[in-house]
Amino acid sequence: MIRAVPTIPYSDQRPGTSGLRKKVRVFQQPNYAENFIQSIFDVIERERAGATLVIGGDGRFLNREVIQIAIRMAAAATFARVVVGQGGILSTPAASHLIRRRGALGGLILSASHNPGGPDEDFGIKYNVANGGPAPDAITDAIYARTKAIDTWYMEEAADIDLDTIGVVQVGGMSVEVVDPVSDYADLMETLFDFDAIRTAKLTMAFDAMSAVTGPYATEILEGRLGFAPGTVRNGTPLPDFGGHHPDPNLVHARALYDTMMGPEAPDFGAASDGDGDRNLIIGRGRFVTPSDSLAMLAANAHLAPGYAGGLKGIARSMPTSAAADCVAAALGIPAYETPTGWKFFGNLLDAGMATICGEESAGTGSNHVREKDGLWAVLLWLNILAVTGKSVDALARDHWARFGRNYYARHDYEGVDSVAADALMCDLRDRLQSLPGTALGALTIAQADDFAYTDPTDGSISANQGVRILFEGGSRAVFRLSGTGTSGATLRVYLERYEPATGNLDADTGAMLAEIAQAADDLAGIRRHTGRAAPDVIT
Ligand code: G16
Repeated sequence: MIRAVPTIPYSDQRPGTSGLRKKVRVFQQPNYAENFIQSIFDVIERERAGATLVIGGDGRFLNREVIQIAIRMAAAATFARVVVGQGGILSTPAASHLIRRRGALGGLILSASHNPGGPDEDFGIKYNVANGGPAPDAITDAIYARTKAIDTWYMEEAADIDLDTIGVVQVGGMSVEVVDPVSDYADLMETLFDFDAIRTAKLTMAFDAMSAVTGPYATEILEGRLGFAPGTVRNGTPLPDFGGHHPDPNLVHARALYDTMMGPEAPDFGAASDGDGDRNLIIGRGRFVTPSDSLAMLAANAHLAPGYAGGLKGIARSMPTSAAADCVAAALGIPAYETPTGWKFFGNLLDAGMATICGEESAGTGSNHVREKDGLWAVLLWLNILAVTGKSVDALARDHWARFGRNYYARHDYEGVDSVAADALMCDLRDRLQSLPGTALGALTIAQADDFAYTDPTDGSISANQGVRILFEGGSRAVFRLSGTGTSGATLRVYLERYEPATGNLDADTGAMLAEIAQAADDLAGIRRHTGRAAPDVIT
Protein backbone atom coordinates (compact mmCIF):
# COMPACT_ATOMS: atom_id res chain seq x y z
CA MET A 1 0.00 0.00 0.00
CA ILE A 2 1.31 3.42 -0.88
CA ARG A 3 1.12 6.16 1.72
CA ALA A 4 1.14 9.88 0.81
CA VAL A 5 2.83 11.96 3.49
CA PRO A 6 2.13 15.72 3.54
CA THR A 7 5.22 17.90 3.90
CA ILE A 8 6.40 21.48 3.61
CA PRO A 9 9.49 22.61 1.66
CA TYR A 10 12.92 23.33 3.12
CA SER A 11 14.62 26.33 1.57
CA ASP A 12 18.22 25.03 1.79
CA GLN A 13 18.26 21.98 -0.49
CA ARG A 14 20.33 23.39 -3.34
CA PRO A 15 22.81 20.71 -4.47
CA GLY A 16 26.46 21.87 -4.39
CA THR A 17 29.51 20.78 -6.40
CA SER A 18 28.51 17.18 -5.83
CA GLY A 19 25.01 16.64 -4.43
CA LEU A 20 23.30 17.86 -1.28
CA ARG A 21 25.70 17.86 1.67
CA LYS A 22 24.61 18.92 5.15
CA LYS A 23 25.19 18.11 8.78
CA VAL A 24 23.59 14.84 9.91
CA ARG A 25 21.36 16.83 12.29
CA VAL A 26 19.99 18.77 9.33
CA PHE A 27 19.18 15.52 7.51
CA GLN A 28 17.51 14.23 10.68
CA GLN A 29 14.84 16.94 10.59
CA PRO A 30 11.36 15.59 9.83
CA ASN A 31 10.89 14.88 6.11
CA TYR A 32 14.29 16.40 5.17
CA ALA A 33 15.81 13.41 3.35
CA GLU A 34 12.37 12.36 2.11
CA ASN A 35 11.69 15.78 0.55
CA PHE A 36 14.97 15.69 -1.35
CA ILE A 37 14.56 12.11 -2.57
CA GLN A 38 10.96 12.76 -3.64
CA SER A 39 12.11 15.88 -5.49
CA ILE A 40 14.60 13.73 -7.44
CA PHE A 41 11.89 11.18 -8.23
CA ASP A 42 9.49 13.96 -9.29
CA VAL A 43 12.05 15.36 -11.73
CA ILE A 44 12.44 11.93 -13.38
CA GLU A 45 8.72 11.17 -13.20
CA ARG A 46 8.34 10.31 -16.86
CA GLU A 47 11.25 7.86 -17.02
CA ARG A 48 11.10 6.11 -13.65
CA ALA A 49 8.20 3.64 -14.13
CA GLY A 50 9.63 0.17 -14.69
CA ALA A 51 13.22 1.40 -14.44
CA THR A 52 16.16 0.21 -12.32
CA LEU A 53 17.68 2.37 -9.59
CA VAL A 54 21.05 1.72 -7.93
CA ILE A 55 21.40 2.69 -4.26
CA GLY A 56 24.47 2.62 -2.04
CA GLY A 57 26.69 4.74 0.11
CA ASP A 58 29.99 5.05 1.89
CA GLY A 59 28.77 3.50 5.14
CA ARG A 60 28.74 6.73 7.13
CA PHE A 61 26.34 7.46 9.99
CA LEU A 62 22.71 7.52 8.69
CA ASN A 63 23.60 5.46 5.59
CA ARG A 64 21.43 2.45 6.42
CA GLU A 65 18.45 4.48 7.65
CA VAL A 66 18.29 6.63 4.51
CA ILE A 67 18.73 3.57 2.27
CA GLN A 68 15.67 1.91 3.86
CA ILE A 69 13.65 5.10 3.32
CA ALA A 70 14.85 5.42 -0.29
CA ILE A 71 13.88 1.81 -1.03
CA ARG A 72 10.33 2.33 0.25
CA MET A 73 10.05 5.57 -1.72
CA ALA A 74 11.44 3.98 -4.90
CA ALA A 75 8.77 1.28 -4.65
CA ALA A 76 6.08 3.97 -4.40
CA ALA A 77 7.67 5.73 -7.38
CA THR A 78 7.03 2.57 -9.47
CA PHE A 79 10.66 1.62 -10.11
CA ALA A 80 10.77 -2.05 -11.14
CA ARG A 81 14.05 -2.83 -9.42
CA VAL A 82 16.49 -1.44 -6.90
CA VAL A 83 20.07 -2.77 -6.85
CA VAL A 84 21.71 -2.06 -3.50
CA GLY A 85 25.17 -2.91 -2.18
CA GLN A 86 25.36 -5.42 0.67
CA GLY A 87 25.39 -3.60 4.00
CA GLY A 88 24.38 -0.46 2.11
CA ILE A 89 27.94 -0.18 0.82
CA LEU A 90 28.93 1.03 -2.65
CA SER A 91 31.94 3.17 -3.39
CA THR A 92 31.11 6.06 -5.72
CA PRO A 93 33.04 4.56 -8.68
CA ALA A 94 31.52 1.12 -8.03
CA ALA A 95 28.04 2.72 -8.02
CA SER A 96 28.83 4.45 -11.30
CA HIS A 97 29.91 1.13 -12.81
CA LEU A 98 26.80 -0.67 -11.51
CA ILE A 99 24.48 1.98 -13.00
CA ARG A 100 26.12 1.48 -16.39
CA ARG A 101 26.31 -2.31 -16.23
CA ARG A 102 22.70 -2.75 -15.16
CA GLY A 103 21.35 -0.19 -17.62
CA ALA A 104 19.82 1.66 -14.66
CA LEU A 105 18.00 4.95 -15.04
CA GLY A 106 20.24 6.33 -12.32
CA GLY A 107 21.44 5.94 -8.78
CA LEU A 108 21.34 7.48 -5.33
CA ILE A 109 24.80 7.74 -3.80
CA LEU A 110 24.72 8.51 -0.09
CA SER A 111 27.95 10.20 0.85
CA ALA A 112 29.56 13.44 1.91
CA SER A 113 32.79 12.24 0.33
CA HIS A 114 35.89 13.43 2.20
CA ASN A 115 33.88 15.23 4.90
CA PRO A 116 33.90 13.60 8.35
CA GLY A 117 31.03 11.31 9.48
CA GLY A 118 29.14 10.67 12.72
CA PRO A 119 26.10 12.10 14.51
CA ASP A 120 27.56 15.62 14.55
CA GLU A 121 29.25 15.47 11.18
CA ASP A 122 28.20 15.32 7.55
CA PHE A 123 25.86 13.36 5.31
CA GLY A 124 24.93 13.72 1.66
CA ILE A 125 22.70 12.51 -1.16
CA LYS A 126 23.70 12.66 -4.79
CA TYR A 127 21.73 11.62 -7.85
CA ASN A 128 23.65 10.06 -10.76
CA VAL A 129 22.14 9.63 -14.20
CA ALA A 130 22.10 6.75 -16.69
CA ASN A 131 25.68 7.29 -17.92
CA GLY A 132 26.81 6.65 -14.33
CA GLY A 133 27.86 10.25 -13.74
CA PRO A 134 26.60 12.98 -11.42
CA ALA A 135 23.44 14.67 -12.67
CA PRO A 136 24.24 17.73 -14.77
CA ASP A 137 23.25 21.24 -13.71
CA ALA A 138 19.97 21.19 -15.68
CA ILE A 139 18.77 18.27 -13.54
CA THR A 140 20.12 19.49 -10.20
CA ASP A 141 18.56 22.90 -10.86
CA ALA A 142 15.22 21.18 -11.52
CA ILE A 143 15.60 19.13 -8.31
CA TYR A 144 16.29 22.29 -6.33
CA ALA A 145 13.26 24.02 -7.86
CA ARG A 146 11.14 21.04 -6.92
CA THR A 147 12.36 21.05 -3.28
CA LYS A 148 10.97 24.56 -2.97
CA ALA A 149 7.46 23.53 -4.03
CA ILE A 150 7.11 19.98 -2.71
CA ASP A 151 4.01 19.23 -0.62
CA THR A 152 3.82 15.41 -0.53
CA TRP A 153 6.18 12.47 -0.53
CA TYR A 154 5.23 8.85 -1.11
CA MET A 155 6.30 5.52 0.33
CA GLU A 156 5.35 1.89 0.10
CA GLU A 157 4.16 0.71 3.54
CA ALA A 158 6.80 -1.97 4.09
CA ALA A 159 9.25 -3.15 6.72
CA ASP A 160 13.02 -2.61 6.48
CA ILE A 161 14.72 -5.14 4.23
CA ASP A 162 17.72 -7.22 5.31
CA LEU A 163 20.58 -5.25 3.77
CA ASP A 164 23.20 -7.79 4.84
CA THR A 165 22.02 -10.85 2.96
CA ILE A 166 22.73 -11.16 -0.75
CA GLY A 167 19.60 -12.04 -2.69
CA VAL A 168 16.33 -10.62 -4.03
CA VAL A 169 13.33 -9.50 -1.96
CA GLN A 170 10.07 -7.76 -2.90
CA VAL A 171 8.97 -4.38 -1.60
CA GLY A 172 5.46 -3.78 -2.89
CA GLY A 173 5.64 -4.41 -6.62
CA MET A 174 9.39 -3.73 -6.79
CA SER A 175 12.32 -6.17 -6.58
CA VAL A 176 15.25 -5.26 -4.38
CA GLU A 177 18.49 -7.04 -5.23
CA VAL A 178 21.21 -6.96 -2.59
CA VAL A 179 24.54 -7.47 -4.38
CA ASP A 180 28.19 -7.96 -3.48
CA PRO A 181 29.49 -4.38 -3.73
CA VAL A 182 33.04 -5.38 -4.70
CA SER A 183 33.07 -8.18 -7.29
CA ASP A 184 31.77 -6.35 -10.40
CA TYR A 185 34.10 -3.45 -9.78
CA ALA A 186 37.12 -5.68 -9.15
CA ASP A 187 36.37 -7.59 -12.38
CA LEU A 188 36.30 -4.30 -14.29
CA MET A 189 39.73 -3.37 -12.90
CA GLU A 190 41.13 -6.72 -14.10
CA THR A 191 40.08 -5.85 -17.65
CA LEU A 192 41.95 -2.51 -17.57
CA PHE A 193 45.24 -3.39 -15.90
CA ASP A 194 47.94 -6.03 -16.22
CA PHE A 195 47.46 -7.82 -12.91
CA ASP A 196 50.11 -10.42 -13.86
CA ALA A 197 52.74 -7.74 -14.38
CA ILE A 198 51.86 -6.11 -11.05
CA ARG A 199 52.02 -9.47 -9.25
CA THR A 200 55.35 -10.33 -10.86
CA ALA A 201 56.97 -6.99 -10.01
CA LYS A 202 56.68 -7.82 -6.28
CA LEU A 203 56.33 -4.19 -5.28
CA THR A 204 55.70 -3.30 -1.66
CA MET A 205 52.91 -0.97 -0.72
CA ALA A 206 50.91 0.75 2.04
CA PHE A 207 47.30 1.68 1.35
CA ASP A 208 45.31 3.75 3.86
CA ALA A 209 41.57 3.18 3.39
CA MET A 210 40.92 5.75 6.18
CA SER A 211 38.23 3.52 7.77
CA ALA A 212 36.05 4.41 4.82
CA VAL A 213 34.40 2.64 1.91
CA THR A 214 37.52 1.60 -0.06
CA GLY A 215 38.62 -0.94 2.59
CA PRO A 216 36.74 -3.95 1.19
CA TYR A 217 37.67 -3.05 -2.40
CA ALA A 218 41.34 -2.55 -1.64
CA THR A 219 41.55 -5.71 0.45
CA GLU A 220 40.00 -7.83 -2.31
CA ILE A 221 42.00 -6.30 -5.16
CA LEU A 222 45.38 -5.53 -3.58
CA GLU A 223 45.75 -8.30 -1.02
CA GLY A 224 43.39 -10.81 -2.66
CA ARG A 225 43.84 -10.63 -6.43
CA LEU A 226 47.27 -8.95 -6.61
CA GLY A 227 48.94 -10.78 -3.74
CA PHE A 228 50.22 -7.80 -1.75
CA ALA A 229 51.13 -8.83 1.81
CA PRO A 230 48.39 -9.01 4.45
CA GLY A 231 48.35 -5.66 6.27
CA THR A 232 49.07 -3.70 3.09
CA VAL A 233 45.58 -2.20 3.52
CA ARG A 234 45.40 -0.14 6.68
CA ASN A 235 42.17 1.06 8.34
CA GLY A 236 40.34 -1.32 6.00
CA THR A 237 36.98 -1.63 7.78
CA PRO A 238 34.39 1.05 6.90
CA LEU A 239 33.18 2.70 10.13
CA PRO A 240 30.15 5.04 10.50
CA ASP A 241 32.41 7.77 11.88
CA PHE A 242 35.59 6.81 9.97
CA GLY A 243 37.21 6.13 13.33
CA GLY A 244 36.82 9.81 14.23
CA HIS A 245 39.15 10.84 11.43
CA HIS A 246 38.63 13.13 8.47
CA PRO A 247 38.60 10.78 5.45
CA ASP A 248 40.35 13.24 3.18
CA PRO A 249 43.46 11.78 1.54
CA ASN A 250 45.77 14.75 1.75
CA LEU A 251 49.02 15.51 3.53
CA VAL A 252 47.21 16.75 6.64
CA HIS A 253 44.65 14.01 7.17
CA ALA A 254 46.74 11.12 5.79
CA ARG A 255 49.75 12.24 7.78
CA ALA A 256 50.59 8.77 9.13
CA LEU A 257 50.90 7.42 5.60
CA TYR A 258 53.04 10.38 4.58
CA ASP A 259 55.35 9.80 7.54
CA THR A 260 55.67 6.12 6.60
CA MET A 261 56.54 7.02 3.02
CA MET A 262 59.17 9.56 4.04
CA GLY A 263 60.70 7.20 6.65
CA PRO A 264 63.55 4.71 6.40
CA GLU A 265 61.19 1.69 6.18
CA ALA A 266 59.06 3.13 3.38
CA PRO A 267 57.58 0.64 0.92
CA ASP A 268 57.80 1.30 -2.84
CA PHE A 269 54.38 2.87 -3.08
CA GLY A 270 51.86 4.55 -0.77
CA ALA A 271 48.28 5.55 -1.46
CA ALA A 272 45.08 6.53 0.29
CA SER A 273 41.47 7.06 -0.63
CA ASP A 274 38.60 9.13 0.75
CA GLY A 275 35.19 8.51 2.36
CA ASP A 276 33.45 7.30 -0.80
CA GLY A 277 36.47 5.96 -2.70
CA ASP A 278 36.68 8.39 -5.57
CA ARG A 279 39.73 10.41 -4.47
CA ASN A 280 43.34 9.27 -4.25
CA LEU A 281 46.62 10.29 -2.69
CA ILE A 282 49.82 9.08 -4.32
CA ILE A 283 53.17 9.01 -2.48
CA GLY A 284 56.23 7.14 -3.62
CA ARG A 285 59.13 6.33 -1.34
CA GLY A 286 60.36 9.81 -0.41
CA ARG A 287 58.25 11.50 -3.12
CA PHE A 288 54.79 13.06 -2.84
CA VAL A 289 53.07 13.50 -6.20
CA THR A 290 50.54 16.34 -6.44
CA PRO A 291 47.16 15.35 -7.92
CA SER A 292 47.82 17.64 -10.89
CA ASP A 293 51.17 15.97 -11.56
CA SER A 294 49.64 12.55 -11.04
CA LEU A 295 47.11 13.27 -13.79
CA ALA A 296 49.88 14.34 -16.15
CA MET A 297 52.13 11.39 -15.32
CA LEU A 298 49.30 8.86 -15.65
CA ALA A 299 48.26 10.36 -18.98
CA ALA A 300 51.83 10.26 -20.30
CA ASN A 301 52.20 6.56 -19.39
CA ALA A 302 48.64 5.21 -19.67
CA HIS A 303 49.45 3.33 -22.88
CA LEU A 304 51.49 0.90 -20.75
CA ALA A 305 48.23 -0.50 -19.30
CA PRO A 306 46.16 -2.86 -21.49
CA GLY A 307 42.96 -0.81 -21.12
CA TYR A 308 44.68 2.23 -22.67
CA ALA A 309 47.11 0.56 -25.06
CA GLY A 310 45.30 2.16 -27.99
CA GLY A 311 46.19 5.64 -26.76
CA LEU A 312 44.10 8.50 -25.41
CA LYS A 313 41.49 10.56 -27.27
CA GLY A 314 41.98 13.63 -25.11
CA ILE A 315 42.77 14.78 -21.57
CA ALA A 316 40.44 16.92 -19.48
CA ARG A 317 41.19 18.79 -16.27
CA SER A 318 39.28 21.22 -14.08
CA MET A 319 40.30 24.85 -14.43
CA PRO A 320 42.12 25.14 -11.06
CA THR A 321 44.13 21.98 -11.79
CA SER A 322 47.66 22.75 -12.97
CA ALA A 323 48.43 22.83 -16.68
CA ALA A 324 50.88 19.90 -16.39
CA ALA A 325 48.39 17.65 -18.21
CA ASP A 326 48.13 20.18 -21.06
CA CYS A 327 51.86 19.74 -21.74
CA VAL A 328 51.32 15.99 -22.07
CA ALA A 329 48.32 16.45 -24.36
CA ALA A 330 50.38 18.76 -26.58
CA ALA A 331 53.20 16.21 -26.78
CA LEU A 332 50.75 13.42 -27.61
CA GLY A 333 49.03 15.60 -30.19
CA ILE A 334 45.60 15.20 -28.55
CA PRO A 335 43.16 17.85 -27.26
CA ALA A 336 43.28 19.22 -23.72
CA TYR A 337 40.00 20.41 -22.16
CA GLU A 338 39.61 22.84 -19.26
CA THR A 339 36.31 22.48 -17.39
CA PRO A 340 34.82 23.99 -14.23
CA THR A 341 35.35 22.22 -10.90
CA GLY A 342 33.03 19.23 -10.56
CA TRP A 343 33.29 15.77 -12.07
CA LYS A 344 29.89 16.22 -13.73
CA PHE A 345 31.53 18.49 -16.32
CA PHE A 346 33.64 15.59 -17.65
CA GLY A 347 30.61 13.39 -18.39
CA ASN A 348 29.74 14.83 -21.79
CA LEU A 349 33.38 14.77 -22.97
CA LEU A 350 33.70 11.12 -21.94
CA ASP A 351 30.35 10.15 -23.47
CA ALA A 352 31.31 11.86 -26.74
CA GLY A 353 34.64 10.02 -26.85
CA MET A 354 36.50 13.36 -26.81
CA ALA A 355 38.47 12.66 -23.62
CA THR A 356 39.77 9.38 -22.17
CA ILE A 357 41.44 10.53 -18.95
CA CYS A 358 40.29 13.32 -16.62
CA GLY A 359 41.58 14.76 -13.39
CA GLU A 360 41.34 17.44 -10.77
CA GLU A 361 43.61 19.09 -8.27
CA SER A 362 41.22 17.90 -5.54
CA ALA A 363 42.77 14.42 -5.67
CA GLY A 364 40.49 13.03 -8.34
CA THR A 365 41.55 11.10 -11.43
CA GLY A 366 39.59 8.77 -13.64
CA SER A 367 38.84 7.62 -17.15
CA ASN A 368 36.10 6.58 -19.49
CA HIS A 369 35.65 3.24 -17.65
CA VAL A 370 33.05 4.90 -15.37
CA ARG A 371 31.66 8.43 -15.03
CA GLU A 372 33.09 9.27 -11.61
CA LYS A 373 36.61 9.81 -10.46
CA ASP A 374 38.08 6.60 -9.13
CA GLY A 375 40.64 6.34 -6.34
CA LEU A 376 41.61 2.68 -6.72
CA TRP A 377 41.72 3.02 -10.51
CA ALA A 378 44.46 5.66 -10.12
CA VAL A 379 46.33 3.45 -7.66
CA LEU A 380 46.19 0.47 -10.05
CA LEU A 381 47.29 2.52 -13.06
CA TRP A 382 50.27 3.77 -11.04
CA LEU A 383 51.11 0.19 -10.01
CA ASN A 384 50.80 -0.98 -13.61
CA ILE A 385 53.16 1.76 -14.80
CA LEU A 386 55.69 1.10 -12.02
CA ALA A 387 55.58 -2.63 -12.74
CA VAL A 388 56.11 -2.26 -16.49
CA THR A 389 58.80 0.46 -16.34
CA GLY A 390 60.62 -0.90 -13.30
CA LYS A 391 61.09 2.72 -12.17
CA SER A 392 60.44 4.18 -8.74
CA VAL A 393 57.82 6.93 -8.31
CA ASP A 394 60.62 9.42 -7.71
CA ALA A 395 62.49 8.42 -10.89
CA LEU A 396 59.30 8.53 -12.90
CA ALA A 397 58.49 12.02 -11.60
CA ARG A 398 61.99 13.32 -12.33
CA ASP A 399 61.96 11.88 -15.83
CA HIS A 400 58.57 13.45 -16.43
CA TRP A 401 59.70 16.93 -15.35
CA ALA A 402 62.91 16.61 -17.36
CA ARG A 403 60.74 16.06 -20.43
CA PHE A 404 57.78 18.38 -19.85
CA GLY A 405 58.95 20.91 -17.26
CA ARG A 406 57.43 21.16 -13.79
CA ASN A 407 54.26 22.94 -12.66
CA TYR A 408 54.92 23.82 -9.03
CA TYR A 409 51.50 23.84 -7.46
CA ALA A 410 49.67 24.20 -4.13
CA ARG A 411 46.17 24.89 -2.88
CA HIS A 412 45.63 27.02 0.21
CA ASP A 413 42.30 26.44 1.98
CA TYR A 414 40.78 28.88 4.45
CA GLU A 415 38.05 26.81 6.10
CA GLY A 416 34.96 27.84 8.08
CA VAL A 417 35.25 31.46 6.95
CA ASP A 418 32.24 33.69 7.57
CA SER A 419 30.13 33.37 4.39
CA VAL A 420 29.44 37.09 4.13
CA ALA A 421 33.15 37.89 4.36
CA ALA A 422 34.03 35.24 1.78
CA ASP A 423 31.38 36.53 -0.63
CA ALA A 424 32.64 40.07 -0.13
CA LEU A 425 36.20 39.00 -0.98
CA MET A 426 35.06 37.35 -4.20
CA CYS A 427 32.78 40.27 -5.18
CA ASP A 428 35.57 42.70 -4.52
CA LEU A 429 37.89 40.72 -6.82
CA ARG A 430 35.25 40.38 -9.54
CA ASP A 431 34.54 44.10 -9.47
CA ARG A 432 38.19 44.88 -10.18
CA LEU A 433 38.89 42.30 -12.89
CA GLN A 434 38.89 44.66 -15.83
CA SER A 435 41.33 47.08 -14.28
CA LEU A 436 43.85 44.47 -13.10
CA PRO A 437 45.93 43.75 -16.23
CA GLY A 438 49.21 45.63 -15.99
CA THR A 439 49.10 45.81 -12.18
CA ALA A 440 52.44 45.02 -10.51
CA LEU A 441 52.48 42.96 -7.32
CA GLY A 442 56.05 42.67 -6.07
CA ALA A 443 58.04 41.23 -8.96
CA LEU A 444 54.91 39.88 -10.65
CA THR A 445 52.75 41.68 -13.20
CA ILE A 446 49.18 40.69 -13.97
CA ALA A 447 48.76 39.83 -17.64
CA GLN A 448 45.11 38.81 -17.61
CA ALA A 449 42.27 38.48 -15.12
CA ASP A 450 38.85 36.91 -15.62
CA ASP A 451 36.03 34.94 -14.08
CA PHE A 452 36.17 31.51 -15.70
CA ALA A 453 33.21 30.59 -17.90
CA TYR A 454 32.85 27.26 -19.71
CA THR A 455 30.96 26.43 -22.84
CA ASP A 456 30.41 22.68 -23.08
CA PRO A 457 31.64 21.70 -26.57
CA THR A 458 29.07 18.91 -26.85
CA ASP A 459 25.83 20.70 -26.01
CA GLY A 460 26.75 24.38 -25.93
CA SER A 461 25.60 24.83 -22.30
CA ILE A 462 27.33 27.68 -20.52
CA SER A 463 28.55 27.66 -16.89
CA ALA A 464 29.66 31.12 -15.76
CA ASN A 465 31.32 32.45 -12.58
CA GLN A 466 33.45 29.35 -12.03
CA GLY A 467 36.41 31.02 -10.34
CA VAL A 468 38.55 34.12 -10.60
CA ARG A 469 41.77 33.60 -12.55
CA ILE A 470 44.73 35.91 -12.18
CA LEU A 471 47.31 35.12 -14.85
CA PHE A 472 50.73 36.66 -14.38
CA GLU A 473 53.24 37.45 -17.07
CA GLY A 474 55.52 34.42 -17.49
CA GLY A 475 52.78 31.83 -16.99
CA SER A 476 52.29 31.78 -13.21
CA ARG A 477 48.77 32.13 -11.88
CA ALA A 478 46.53 32.39 -8.83
CA VAL A 479 42.93 31.21 -8.85
CA PHE A 480 40.27 32.04 -6.27
CA ARG A 481 37.01 30.22 -5.72
CA LEU A 482 34.66 29.22 -2.93
CA SER A 483 34.20 25.51 -2.28
CA GLY A 484 30.87 23.97 -3.21
CA THR A 485 31.19 20.97 -0.90
CA GLY A 486 31.55 22.41 2.61
CA THR A 487 28.77 22.27 5.20
CA SER A 488 29.64 25.10 7.58
CA GLY A 489 30.48 28.66 6.62
CA ALA A 490 32.55 29.13 3.46
CA THR A 491 35.85 27.61 2.38
CA LEU A 492 38.03 29.92 0.32
CA ARG A 493 40.35 28.01 -2.01
CA VAL A 494 43.40 29.78 -3.42
CA TYR A 495 45.24 27.79 -6.10
CA LEU A 496 48.84 28.76 -6.86
CA GLU A 497 50.87 27.62 -9.85
CA ARG A 498 54.28 28.36 -11.33
CA TYR A 499 55.74 26.71 -14.39
CA GLU A 500 59.43 25.89 -14.64
CA PRO A 501 60.60 24.69 -18.07
CA ALA A 502 62.58 21.47 -18.43
CA THR A 503 65.78 23.53 -18.36
CA GLY A 504 64.75 25.31 -15.14
CA ASN A 505 64.89 24.56 -11.44
CA LEU A 506 63.11 21.19 -11.19
CA ASP A 507 64.05 20.09 -7.69
CA ALA A 508 63.15 23.04 -5.49
CA ASP A 509 60.88 23.33 -2.47
CA THR A 510 57.28 23.95 -3.61
CA GLY A 511 56.53 26.43 -0.82
CA ALA A 512 59.61 28.46 -1.68
CA MET A 513 58.83 28.43 -5.38
CA LEU A 514 55.29 29.66 -4.73
CA ALA A 515 55.97 32.16 -1.93
CA GLU A 516 55.97 35.17 -4.21
CA ILE A 517 52.67 34.18 -5.86
CA ALA A 518 51.09 33.43 -2.48
CA GLN A 519 52.07 36.88 -1.26
CA ALA A 520 50.71 38.49 -4.42
CA ALA A 521 47.43 36.59 -4.04
CA ASP A 522 47.05 37.73 -0.45
CA ASP A 523 47.86 41.35 -1.32
CA LEU A 524 45.49 41.35 -4.26
CA ALA A 525 42.49 39.69 -2.63
CA GLY A 526 42.97 41.11 0.86
CA ILE A 527 42.57 37.67 2.42
CA ARG A 528 43.68 38.87 5.83
CA ARG A 529 41.53 41.98 5.65
CA HIS A 530 38.38 40.13 4.60
CA THR A 531 38.67 36.92 6.61
CA GLY A 532 40.88 37.86 9.53
CA ARG A 533 43.03 34.82 8.71
CA ALA A 534 46.80 35.18 8.67
CA ALA A 535 47.44 31.74 7.17
CA PRO A 536 45.54 28.93 5.45
CA ASP A 537 44.14 26.03 7.51
CA VAL A 538 45.20 23.38 5.01
CA ILE A 539 47.85 23.41 2.30
CA THR A 540 47.64 20.60 -0.22
C1 G16 B 1 33.63 16.96 -5.47
C2 G16 B 1 33.56 16.98 -6.97
C3 G16 B 1 34.91 17.32 -7.54
C4 G16 B 1 35.44 18.60 -6.96
C5 G16 B 1 35.45 18.49 -5.45
C6 G16 B 1 35.89 19.75 -4.74
O1 G16 B 1 34.45 15.91 -5.06
O2 G16 B 1 33.13 15.75 -7.48
O3 G16 B 1 34.77 17.40 -8.92
O4 G16 B 1 36.72 18.86 -7.43
O5 G16 B 1 34.16 18.17 -5.00
O6 G16 B 1 34.94 20.71 -4.87
P1 G16 B 1 34.98 22.08 -4.07
O7 G16 B 1 36.30 22.71 -4.41
O8 G16 B 1 33.80 22.81 -4.60
O9 G16 B 1 34.91 21.75 -2.59
P2 G16 B 1 34.05 14.94 -3.87
O10 G16 B 1 35.19 13.99 -3.75
O11 G16 B 1 33.87 15.84 -2.68
O12 G16 B 1 32.77 14.31 -4.31
